[in-house]
Amino acid sequence: MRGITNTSILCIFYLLALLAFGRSNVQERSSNKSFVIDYNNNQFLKDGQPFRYISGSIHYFRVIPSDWRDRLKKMRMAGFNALQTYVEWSSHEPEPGMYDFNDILDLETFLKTAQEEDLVVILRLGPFIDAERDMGGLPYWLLHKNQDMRLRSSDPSYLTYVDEWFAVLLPKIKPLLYENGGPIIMVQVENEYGSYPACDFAYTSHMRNLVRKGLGDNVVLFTTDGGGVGYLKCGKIPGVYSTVDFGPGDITKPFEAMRLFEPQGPLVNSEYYPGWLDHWGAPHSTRDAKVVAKSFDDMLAMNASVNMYMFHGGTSFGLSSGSNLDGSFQACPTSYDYDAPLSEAGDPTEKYWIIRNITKKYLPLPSGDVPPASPKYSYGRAHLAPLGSVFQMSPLLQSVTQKWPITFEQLLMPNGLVLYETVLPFRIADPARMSISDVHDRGYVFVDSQFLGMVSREQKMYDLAVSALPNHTISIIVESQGRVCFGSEINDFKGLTTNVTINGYSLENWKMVPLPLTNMTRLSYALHYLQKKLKGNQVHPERLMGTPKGGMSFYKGSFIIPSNDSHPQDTFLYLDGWRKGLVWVNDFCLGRYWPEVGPQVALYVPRGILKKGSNTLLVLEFEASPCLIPSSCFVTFKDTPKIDGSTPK
Ligand code: 6DJ
Repeated sequence: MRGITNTSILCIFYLLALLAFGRSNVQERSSNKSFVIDYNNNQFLKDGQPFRYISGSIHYFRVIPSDWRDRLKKMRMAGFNALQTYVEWSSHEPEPGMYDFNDILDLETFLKTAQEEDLVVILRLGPFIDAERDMGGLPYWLLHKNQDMRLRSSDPSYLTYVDEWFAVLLPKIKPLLYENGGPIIMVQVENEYGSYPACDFAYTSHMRNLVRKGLGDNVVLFTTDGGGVGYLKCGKIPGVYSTVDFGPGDITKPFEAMRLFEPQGPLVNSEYYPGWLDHWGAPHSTRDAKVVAKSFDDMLAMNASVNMYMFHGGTSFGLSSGSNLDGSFQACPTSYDYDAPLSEAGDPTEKYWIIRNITKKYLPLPSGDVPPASPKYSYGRAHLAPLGSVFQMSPLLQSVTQKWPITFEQLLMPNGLVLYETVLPFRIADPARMSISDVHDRGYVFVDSQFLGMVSREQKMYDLAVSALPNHTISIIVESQGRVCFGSEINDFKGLTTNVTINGYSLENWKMVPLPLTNMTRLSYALHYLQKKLKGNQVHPERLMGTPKGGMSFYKGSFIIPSNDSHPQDTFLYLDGWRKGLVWVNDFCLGRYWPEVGPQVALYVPRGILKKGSNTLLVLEFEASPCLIPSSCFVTFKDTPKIDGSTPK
């Protein structure tokens, strides 16, 4: 590329490093299946033939397995020839040494399905992935093992767990490499490491060596970093191919930056953004399809290989979404629509067709028709009834007592809510200032079961005026809104992370009760015993002991899906009149809802979690339900999405 002048020192450095790794200009392979970088001709070679990929990101953990093939097929039918996905450590190892590769985590089946759909695979192993996931895909329990762990560094206490995880993961990946008859042509090491201040080359070399040891010498390894020297300089790993990521706009500068680190070889944009992520309380992000198509076309015209991040964003089901900390704390919603070519529900959008028209200029479109959008259905209202409150459930759960409050991580609590409780031991001024500084992330405060108010990390509001007497019980229910997924503060402990003070005096002797919201088996038990305790009596919302309008309470209901062949269908769940909480359909946690704050108003309900006949609903409402009037105690299933609602001032 032209316009690069003062690059000689960097180039010499990296050429030396590359030579040290003994790479010839074309890495020849003896097996008949090969995928290599042809440095002389700035291209990839697949089985000895020039190859360029047009790839799209789809994360298996954001799409239910019964929809995998449909989404992959639709991507293939847009002319794309490759799939890119992350592997998410935190989902596969939810507790130390406990591994899960089933259902939505059946990575092997996902990759094989991609292969069946004629897509090669670009696999991003992590261990860190960002991706707007809780803690950027790192398991929360690392912070239990060592509170001072330096994540994403050569800290031995971190590397021990990374090594153990990769010892489980890599043997599953190896048979799926292209050279072994599988679909994987390239493997990414770490993720945007150059954006992380640690800049620890001992760590990135360790990761390279670990992957090489587990996957062999032939597979093409690569890194992805922002398209600027400032990112690439800490992201570059000798012997690993550097690529860049950037959205529509200037494509010259980022590729020039890449060329400083890879003077020869194919140009690669590993994350080309057709849209962008959302945050609760901020308008839904969109990007004009024509603008997206323009830079896409320009890059392809340069023979670059491009991955579209995301081709289909899907959904951050359950409590899996992360947060950003960019000046202020901003949590990500449940939808990961990303304004991508396929909508959250997997439907081709206008952008899909515009992108497909560009792709077909460079790669042949497969024959046949693009699968149509799935039908959607308005199942209408589902009525709910109160089940009991968090306060009624808490005596049935295990608790921990300590002098000072401890975090979710110390409690080995992955996510959700923890009830912190103490008794006021002294007289206080009336009113007095209660400070819950560094609450992570949102605290609901009660004095002797009376709701006092909220503290919020998002709004930087940490103080409350409290009027209370000795022996009154102070209860604080703390919600994790998702751990930080990017930047230097990913060691984002949840709960009460510092002492709670009243007029400067620290409150001691805390009882902490984690609520089992991430484990359906444990939650079902707790709900079963709660119902038994309440003897099946219909609970009136006013007596739920949560916030005044029936907040901090569980509600259950059911709805019927017709038995004929055209059902179940995809649908969208609207919680008008509800405020903030979590919702499960047939014991599957759809995710967080917060319609008044938006921009996401409705939750996508994939047909794969529904069944003909009776389906169950469970809602945990934190703030206020519409159920004081029983006839208003319902949610509604409609046939249209709404992720672009208005947001507060
Ligand atoms: O690799 C990252 C993706 O997982 C790159 N990226 C995407 C995804 O998180 S935000 C959206 C982001 N990087 C942070 C850059 C902030 C300007």
